[in-house]
Amino acid sequence: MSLTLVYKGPAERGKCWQQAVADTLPEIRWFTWPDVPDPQAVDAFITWTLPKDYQTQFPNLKAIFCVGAGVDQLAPASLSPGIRLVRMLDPSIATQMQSYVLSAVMMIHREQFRYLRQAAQSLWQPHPVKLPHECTVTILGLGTLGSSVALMLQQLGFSVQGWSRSPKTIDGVSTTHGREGLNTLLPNTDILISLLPLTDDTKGILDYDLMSRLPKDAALVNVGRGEQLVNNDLLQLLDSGRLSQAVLDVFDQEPLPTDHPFWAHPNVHVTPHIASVTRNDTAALRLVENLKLWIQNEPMVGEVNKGRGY
Ligand code: NDP
Ligand code: OXD
Repeated sequence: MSLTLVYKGPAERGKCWQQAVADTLPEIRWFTWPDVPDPQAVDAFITWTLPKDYQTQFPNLKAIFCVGAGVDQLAPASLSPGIRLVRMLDPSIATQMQSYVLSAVMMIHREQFRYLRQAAQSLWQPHPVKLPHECTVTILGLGTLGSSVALMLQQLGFSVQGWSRSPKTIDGVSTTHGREGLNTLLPNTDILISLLPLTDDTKGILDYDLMSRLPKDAALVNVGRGEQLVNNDLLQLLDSGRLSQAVLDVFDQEPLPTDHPFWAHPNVHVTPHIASVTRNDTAALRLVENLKLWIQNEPMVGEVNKGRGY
């Protein structure tokens, strides 16, 4: 099978991936968006977002390779049944997510944000230290990323709880599923981490009702998607002293507008969607592997269930 691909994204990544494909699968034709001289021939897009009129412009599209792990921006449910959606499942994405969440959890657990604020006032004021097992971290979403983060934290001695849509078993992690499962987890949570995909069910899930069921002084880490969080509900819970702080890597508007209240809030810690970034070098290998599987008519790695949305 000879394939025609269109790459849409940053030029440096495009060059690296084009080379990797040319080295191993020289029969593949590669176009770089927006220079697509033969749109009828295009079999697949490699992209983060699709052009608006892709259906009419590329009538023979059979697959979309998302350059990232999350696919909500491609509106999976709206893709026609004949188009396969494949997300990027490069192990380095999970490794980076582990280190991001670990740094956020440690900053919260060892009260580093509090000591930074104290240091700004030259205030020498020690606080009691808790051991990891005295800190309960609850992870919403136990997929590729959530489960790797759960295992890492459990191995470091934290008490870890996890929540998913279907039942899951992870050694040393207390798991539950479904909305009712949340009732048991939330009141017993010191740090709540969202590693959920954005779907109709998870949009706005981090709202006042859910977050106010956390104990006083609990903290939030959102690395899932910004639209999962109701921003004003978080601000209200922080300002009233119910929640202690939030580490946010994803936002309903990215880049986060410069006048957004999160930037200046003393208890909100913003990073610019960098918890895990797709690496050009390792992800190139994953792309090539999937193209080979496609050509051999084998299941590809990271194929998304479009109806479910993740
Ligand atoms: P997966 O698809 O592997 O896992 C998703 C998990 O969420 C599954 O455990 C699933 O449950 C659970 N889930 C989905 N819907 C619900 C629901 N309604 N109620 C309860 N649980 C639910 O995704 P990944 O772990 O690979 O990634 C998760 C998300 O992380 C991505 O979708 C993306 O939004 C975000 N992300 C953020 C990055 C960043 O840099 N900030 C980088 C990469 C990803 P079940 O197992 O039962 O299906
Ligand atoms: C994401 C990614 O899904 O960057 O956020 O991969």
